[in-house]
Amino acid sequence: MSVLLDNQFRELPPDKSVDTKIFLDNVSHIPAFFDCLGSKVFSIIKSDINGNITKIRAVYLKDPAKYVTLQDILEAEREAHQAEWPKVGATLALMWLKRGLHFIQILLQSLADGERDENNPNLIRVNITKAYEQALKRYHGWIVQKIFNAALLAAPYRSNFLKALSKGEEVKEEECLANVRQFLVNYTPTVDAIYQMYTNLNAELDYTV
Ligand code: EIS
Repeated sequence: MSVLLDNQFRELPPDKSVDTKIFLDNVSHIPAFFDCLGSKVFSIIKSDINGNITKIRAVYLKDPAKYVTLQDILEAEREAHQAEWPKVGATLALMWLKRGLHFIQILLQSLADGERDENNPNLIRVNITKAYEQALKRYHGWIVQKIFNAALLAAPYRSNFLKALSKGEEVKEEECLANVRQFLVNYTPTVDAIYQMYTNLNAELDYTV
């Protein structure tokens, strides 16, 4: 069984609200995935994502009945922080987390679509670069872009990456990609819904780090 399919996201309800507890349970499995990628550069990314999740969970646990959906959290923080919002609290943490989730979405979709560098078929640099340019690059100044370049060089081979997605088991490439496609069925709409929520609430910021 694929590590992705073990953590299948739920189908969204018709109003496209994202249940906070289920979302936190789902994303909490992502950081551990970085451990099987080897290089130290991934620990920077792992701790950033971990920090986001910890921050959102801390807010949720203060009052689970009040923060049933992610939108409940954003609206409560908007009320509580006024002018400081949205660059504050779980609103800020989720703003960044969703960009990492978007990166993963584009990377997996690109692999599922069979996009590859014909001259280097066992590299995934074209897929990673595409995801980076679409999801993250515009928010990064040159120092963080250099970290990206280091991560790109340290990126696993395609075969090892697919193996890591399959919990280290040797599965056929087609079987693994079928799992990826299945995972994306609910994952993509969830990421889209979070982006839509940031647009609707006018909570998106475009500063660079
Ligand atoms: C935010 O970080 C914090 O997250 C947020 C708050 O402190 C806020 C203040 O402005 O800053 O500086 C961080 C930024 N986070 C901003 C950068 C960290 C290093 C990023 C290096 C970029 C590398 C890109 C990816 C390379 C990937 C290679 C993949 C090989 C397979 C299945 C792979 C999944 C990879 C997923 C990558 C996600 C990257 C997410 C980076 C997010 C980012 O840019 S707060 O903290 O509010 O919680 O306190």
